[in-house]
Amino acid sequence: MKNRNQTNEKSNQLESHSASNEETKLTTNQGVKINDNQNSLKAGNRGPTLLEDFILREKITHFDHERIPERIVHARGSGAHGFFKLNKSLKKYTKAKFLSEVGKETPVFVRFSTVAGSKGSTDLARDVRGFAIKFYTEEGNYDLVGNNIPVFFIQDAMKFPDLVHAVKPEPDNEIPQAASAHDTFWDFISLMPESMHMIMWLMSDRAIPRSFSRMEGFGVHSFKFINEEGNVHFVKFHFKPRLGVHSVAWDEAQRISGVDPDFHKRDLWESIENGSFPQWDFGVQLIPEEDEDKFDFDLLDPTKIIPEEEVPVDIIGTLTLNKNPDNFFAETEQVAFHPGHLVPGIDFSNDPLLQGRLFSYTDTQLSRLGSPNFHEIPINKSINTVHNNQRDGHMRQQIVKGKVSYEPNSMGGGCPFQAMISEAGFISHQERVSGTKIRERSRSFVDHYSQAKLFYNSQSAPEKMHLQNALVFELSKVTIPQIRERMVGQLNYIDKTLAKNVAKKVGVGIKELDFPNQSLPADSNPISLQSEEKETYTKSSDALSMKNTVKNTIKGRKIGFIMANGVDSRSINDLKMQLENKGATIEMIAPDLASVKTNDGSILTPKHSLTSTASVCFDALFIAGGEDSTKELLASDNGHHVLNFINEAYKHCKAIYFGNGTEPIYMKSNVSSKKHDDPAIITWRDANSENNFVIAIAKHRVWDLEQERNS
Ligand code: HDE
Repeated sequence: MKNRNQTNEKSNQLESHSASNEETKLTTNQGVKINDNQNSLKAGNRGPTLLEDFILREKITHFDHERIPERIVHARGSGAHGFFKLNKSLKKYTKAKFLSEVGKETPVFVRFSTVAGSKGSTDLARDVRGFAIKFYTEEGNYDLVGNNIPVFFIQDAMKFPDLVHAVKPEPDNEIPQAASAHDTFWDFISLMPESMHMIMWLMSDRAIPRSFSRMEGFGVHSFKFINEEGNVHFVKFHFKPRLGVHSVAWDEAQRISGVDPDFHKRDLWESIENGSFPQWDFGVQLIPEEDEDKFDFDLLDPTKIIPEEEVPVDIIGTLTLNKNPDNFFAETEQVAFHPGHLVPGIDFSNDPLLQGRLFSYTDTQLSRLGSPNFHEIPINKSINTVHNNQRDGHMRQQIVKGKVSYEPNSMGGGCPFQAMISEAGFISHQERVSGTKIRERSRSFVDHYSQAKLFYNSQSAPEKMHLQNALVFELSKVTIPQIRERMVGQLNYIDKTLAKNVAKKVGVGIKELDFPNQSLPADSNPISLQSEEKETYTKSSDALSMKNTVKNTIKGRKIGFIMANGVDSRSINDLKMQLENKGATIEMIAPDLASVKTNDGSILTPKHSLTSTASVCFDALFIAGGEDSTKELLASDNGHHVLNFINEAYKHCKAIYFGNGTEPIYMKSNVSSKKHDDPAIITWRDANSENNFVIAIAKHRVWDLEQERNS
């Protein structure tokens, strides 16, 4: 396939120095062969080490400088190569070639990230996820640097350092790591009405995804498409995961952070290694330029979505991730994204947050990657050749011949020439701009609560409960009662019941807010703008609830088979085959890592022991059949681990299948004490049990039964 080849070419560049050949000999960085990599050069074998040992000094100096500054935000990331295939032409709207020719495949590199934590923090922090894509198009690199949440905390770039300082660990004691549950974050947020819509998303389970492959991606800002005739459409970008949008429970997230802090990174890596390639449908919302003002919010305001009921998402292509990086540092760490890396046919809007980003990304690469030549690092290189008169700088790779580094010139034959208009150079959209130079927020940005309500109204009952619990968790960690009170005051403008329930749990009353909002013109405080009509805002949007994204698939699900010696071989093999054929991954869990002998004498090798993993690492459990196996699983050393596994999976609303002969385990677990009809608990008694297990796994979780399961 052309694009995969292109993708591979890209990573082949990186392989050129790999040491796979047996003949390869160890050398210094200058290419001198080394014949002792065990001992430093000393004056006598018990004497002091000599300064002249250039081999030792080179090795240690390189090591001393192995770390580069981590990203100030989005430090923790995971990346993968893949390709984007266009299924529907957008030629009518944009002249970008990679969006014009149906069937065209464009290589991509994607980096997912958390925002607040350090590089070594956990994947399961409650946080926004970065969703950044570099398209290596034939017209140059196009970067779509988005998130898994379609709105942002703030409306103007001026507030970004404040936001990040507030959420990062507090500067006196560097606590807490990768968490928003602390005083400074909520102090800031409770004073920022414009953050309320984002806060609804952040407190929802969207902020604790099951995997990267089950997250949506959004460009967030409105961008512009420009076609050959120069006509403009505003565009919002969407990625919809083929597996549906799914999350874990907060209790699970906290457990996973201990049991497997690399849970998302590992899931991405393993699904690609297993050939179960993550895929997203890529879609656009298109708004003709003349309709810019037809919405009851401003298209330039990054705290607003365009509800899909108002402008449907038109699916135009597929994003597939099919190759893991060969080297984390060289690729995932050194990749440098920038919302200003555009190709002809795509342009910015005047969104004031986006405008600020245009400055920030190159600036940050200079300190992070250390040189203006970061575009020469293989992962950042465009697939078409770069020609210009930029020269020199730290770590320059390109060797440009000749004397000429200026334009116009005659000595270099005039090269490189400017592209002719007909040769598809980048032409900025010719927008008429006039206005008074002023530091002010537009009045059209003033409504901060309607879409927060829209999001909250659109959630299913369990989603609302999770959101409420998240607010209670976070605000309970806030030590200053006035901050908790102010935040509850904000929630009261979104949903009175939500505010009341949170207030009760965090020990404060509900008061009217009376602080000025400094970001808005004095006469347009959003709190005073809470009209009757806005307070009773009852719109909802189906696209905003994860419940409506469930797909009928178990692809990518991880299912734990719990078993011990004497386990029924046939039931394991049959179910395993059935689940694997449908794209799920099976991992065997036994009391310890020793091989397990089945009832027909065959040998199974467990991947985990009962104590080296936990049910939170799996989407569903099969307690494999067999009376001997059951006996061993309930033996004194193992019993409470097995029951813990099952009870936890039960609490987290997962599908559990009890095989033939496991009744004693079933009876001892919490599952047996419940009387209700639970479609995700399958037992030896059920007809069609394997099929029902598959159906239950495909539904992700039975969140609707959460209260019942936990009562
Ligand atoms: Fe970023 N952001 N950002 N951001 N952002 C960075 O660039 C910044 C914003 C996003 O995997 C930094 O190379 C400012 C919105 C992603 O490498 C930095 C503002 C959205 C990534 C930066 C924003 C994003 C970054 C840090 C407000 C969603 C990770 C390291 C004006 C649409 C990309 C780096 C990767 C990274 C600045 C707001 C997404 C400092 C100033 C809104 C996915 O340049």
